Amino acid sequence: MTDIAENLVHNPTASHTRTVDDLRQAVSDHLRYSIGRPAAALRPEHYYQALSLAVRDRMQDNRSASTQTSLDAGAKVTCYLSAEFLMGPQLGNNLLNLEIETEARTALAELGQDLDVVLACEVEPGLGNGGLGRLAACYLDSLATLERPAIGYGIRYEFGIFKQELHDGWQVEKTDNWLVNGNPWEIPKPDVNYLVYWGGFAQHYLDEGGVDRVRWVPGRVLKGVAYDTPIQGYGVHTCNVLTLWSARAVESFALDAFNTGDYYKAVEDEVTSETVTKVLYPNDEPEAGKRLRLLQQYFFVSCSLQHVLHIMDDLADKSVHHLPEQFALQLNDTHPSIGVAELMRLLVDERHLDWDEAWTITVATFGYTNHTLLPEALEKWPLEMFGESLPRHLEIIYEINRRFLDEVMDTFPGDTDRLRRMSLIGEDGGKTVRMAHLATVGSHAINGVAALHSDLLKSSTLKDFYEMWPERFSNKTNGVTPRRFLALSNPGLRGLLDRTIGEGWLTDLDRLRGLEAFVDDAEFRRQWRDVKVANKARLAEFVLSSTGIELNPNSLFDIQVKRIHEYKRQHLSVLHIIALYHRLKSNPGLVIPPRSFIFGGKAAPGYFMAKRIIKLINAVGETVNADSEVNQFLKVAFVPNFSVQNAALIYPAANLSEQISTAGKEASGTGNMKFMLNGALTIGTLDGANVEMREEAGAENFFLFGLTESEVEQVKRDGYRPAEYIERDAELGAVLELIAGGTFSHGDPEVFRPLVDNLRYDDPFLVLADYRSYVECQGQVSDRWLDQEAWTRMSILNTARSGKFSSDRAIAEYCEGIWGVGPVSVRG
Ligand code: 26Q
Repeated sequence: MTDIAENLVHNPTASHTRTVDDLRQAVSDHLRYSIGRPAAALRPEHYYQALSLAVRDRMQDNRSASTQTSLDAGAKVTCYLSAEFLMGPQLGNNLLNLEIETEARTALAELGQDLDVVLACEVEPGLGNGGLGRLAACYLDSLATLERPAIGYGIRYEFGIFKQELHDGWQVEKTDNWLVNGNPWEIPKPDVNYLVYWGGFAQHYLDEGGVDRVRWVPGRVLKGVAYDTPIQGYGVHTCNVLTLWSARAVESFALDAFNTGDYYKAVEDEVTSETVTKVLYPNDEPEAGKRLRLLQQYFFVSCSLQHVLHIMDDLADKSVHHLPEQFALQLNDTHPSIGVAELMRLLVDERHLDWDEAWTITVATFGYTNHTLLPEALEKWPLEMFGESLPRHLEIIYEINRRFLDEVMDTFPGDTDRLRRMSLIGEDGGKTVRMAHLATVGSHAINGVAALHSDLLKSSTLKDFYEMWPERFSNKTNGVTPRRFLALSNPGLRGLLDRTIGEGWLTDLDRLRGLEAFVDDAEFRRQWRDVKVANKARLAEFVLSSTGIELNPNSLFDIQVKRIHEYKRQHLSVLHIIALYHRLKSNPGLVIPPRSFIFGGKAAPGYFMAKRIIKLINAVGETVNADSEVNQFLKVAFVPNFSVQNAALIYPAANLSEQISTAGKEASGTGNMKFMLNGALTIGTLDGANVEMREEAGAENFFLFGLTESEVEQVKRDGYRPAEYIERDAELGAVLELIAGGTFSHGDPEVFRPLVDNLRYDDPFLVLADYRSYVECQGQVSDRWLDQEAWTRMSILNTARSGKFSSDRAIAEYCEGIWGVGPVSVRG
């Protein structure tokens, strides 16, 4: 066979399926056969569906080739277990990764459609809360791009994260019915389904050979059905898969009800079974420990592990004894950590392996990534509820714990306090199952998500475990995908980069270093500024249309977008805005560099203080924006419903990125990296990955303020007394008085009283301790902004030195250091 002929056989996605003609034909075919509307009735959303299906077809060809190639090679596969995947809009990203953006644009134009209008029809799947879910999505992109075989396993929530509206400045939650118009990216696989048990009891018995066995007699049974979404790597033929499980009622169990004539009970069961994957739980809810949440976690983990073992059974030369050679299972935080007990149950109860071998396999297969140090955020399940829901798993956890504590006793004889601290069962307050301990004991590798975070894990949260198994601990600093967060979101900068340093940066982000050679080139700096200003104009247009607030693209765009949480300290930024307002009002004639403060982010629906912070931002905005004495210098806008979709407009438009969490509280942050990549300068504390970003950028290119983590701890040990900061700082006192006195609430002192009282009397996040340092640092920001050439230099250097924060680097580290998963090149 000639090379070309062979290519056509082996590569169904060869160039002929990527041409404009071919794509146009495929779209037309889908319009006719899949959409099925008369030509006159076709609207842009139909073109969105048809183009998406055509693109998915092309990815499926790569998917088949990828599966076959990795099976043939006997390659090891990473399974990324995550309760959240915040994928964002798919069409634009898939066109980019297939490298057919211009072909698609032309094909649609020939059909009389504008690609941008068609792209805007997509409703994004908001199947995550924030950082952790988006990290999972970035990691899938990098795994495919680095040609590593991988499966993402998660939950197909029927309703994703709520949609945020603002009514009178207050957050109002609306359900996110993302599936109303269908989802062209997923392929339902009703034949890929598994039973999941729940409740009931564990029955111990002797089998025919007189061996002790356990069978689980469930209280109820449901079924999980797979929905597969292809994950295309950039510029390669590798196409991995995201498998999301959807809950169904089990027909044969419903039959019981039919037999007794209770038709309605059967239908009712269908209703309750399907509620399991109905809705994503928001984080930061004060009332955690919900039974349905545990069921969600167990449900998707059980389906995923059964699927993995099923694949093992299909491998000709490998049995379940070889699991760790074939699969790496990564726990994205503790949410899937019930998997440790579930794998033991599947191996011991169902596959009849002896305990020791099953445990060796389990530990060799699992890895655990921790994403938080906040003790209140570590998952614990009330023991009683856990035992009622998963009776056999509780027995297994007791047995894991018994053997584990024996090992602790051998290693640290006589240290009973250590036993109490390390136990999988918490005894302080009511008894609980400690999921972080289960994940740690059940994994051969445990990692934090930034250098500081990993150090703190070792010295505080997981200290005892580190002392026991130091070799299991490592750091894997987070990263973000430059495909979505630079190439796709910032076409202006993408073009400038391509022309300046070539296109290699897309898969080798360290090449951005090549920009350093151009910082002294005045013409290049002018082009850099032009790109930024155009991005700011694009965002200003969006802010105007979504809020009615007009922003000046020449003002400094100072942006904080992330979940609203006290530890992230959006209210610290608000205090700064009010200080500037106060200065302008008390010094008529004062001139300051114009700034636009832009906020975005959701508060958990039950998080009282966070919702009040949103109201405060909007209230200050209302006062400032309407005041002609200040609004030429200050504007405040809150972008409603921050999402992956509108993030594409936000990061590229930032001059200043706010990363101002209390040191020691933000595990890593990833928004900080997206801003840096797009040339924003950071004002930040020494928290999370900020530390490493500053190291990379150079201290002179980073606006640092605030207490360090150890200083924070010291202040707390000494007793934090906010009143002392107020006494020493007249401006701070005045700022708090403005809020308390009702300046931003039409004279009503009540609205913000809880917030002000919190800051004045018992704020665990030390806002007032960092206030003066922050405001002074913001003064330096303003001074630097006045020197636009110096600012532009710093901006270029930030982008140039952001290479470390690519998810490609992070995933390469996971593959080499934890998973032992190598590249498999899929032939074109
Ligand atoms: C837990 C129990 C019940 C309901 C919800 C939850 C829940 C859900 C999501 C708890 C936490 C989350 C998400 C946490 C998260 O996003 N953490 C962030 O992870 C990022 C990626 O590593 C880091 O960059 C951030 O610092 C960290 O806050």
